[in-house]
Amino acid sequence: MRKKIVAGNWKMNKTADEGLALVSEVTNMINAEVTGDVTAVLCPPALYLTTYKSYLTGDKLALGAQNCHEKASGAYTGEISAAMLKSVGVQYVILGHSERRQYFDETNAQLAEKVNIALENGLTPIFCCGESQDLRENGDYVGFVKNQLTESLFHLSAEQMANIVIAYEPIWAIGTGLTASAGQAQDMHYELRQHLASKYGDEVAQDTSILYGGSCNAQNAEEIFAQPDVDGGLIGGASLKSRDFVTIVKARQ
Ligand code: 3PY
Repeated sequence: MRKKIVAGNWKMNKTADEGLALVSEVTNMINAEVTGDVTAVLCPPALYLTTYKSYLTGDKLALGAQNCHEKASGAYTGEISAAMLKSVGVQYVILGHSERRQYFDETNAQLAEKVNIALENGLTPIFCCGESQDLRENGDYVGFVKNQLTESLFHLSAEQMANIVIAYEPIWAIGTGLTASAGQAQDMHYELRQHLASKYGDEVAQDTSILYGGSCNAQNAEEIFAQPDVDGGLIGGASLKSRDFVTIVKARQ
């Protein structure tokens, strides 16, 4: 059975106090209102992970980071390793978000290394993939996204794949207010699951959680999550408002 997950990617938002208020509100609401089988992963800026960890009570909340370095340790000024994240209680790490691919030139090969180091340190990667608008309109966008999986994940064993979460985030729907329709999300999630099955077999493919991201919000979450191959969401802007985020978590329970 694959896990239902709603992860909040705060990106570079919130001061320490603002973030703490948000964590407290979300924790209280989730513990009071969420009864179903869903994990809510909060991914604040790395600076706050240690402090916020102790505020996440109950069995529905987990802590995630937004990135890690691909090397184990060393002279990489300003960077954060997977082992450091693990040592402060982080459970998940977002890898290969389109903003990191775009602004920090992260490549599929580099992300394969990040996936490896995250797994070695017992973190669950939330591996992001997705196509640009130009590709969606003019190219083989399904092939492009499948290739992101092939190049960054398909070196893993079936046992390792069991610890990967995939997030499909069409770039044209990130920070634009545009959202993939429920049908568009389902079509891509289905293709990705078939692609996983072609490499790892049906069982692994059926057990892999595939989240939808890209302007998923309190209004559209229910319809998107009702699709058979959508196991949850990676939420951007709407994760910055406690009521909106919790409404999305409840749409997945
Ligand atoms: C968005 O929804 O904008 C995201 O980038 C989520 O990661």
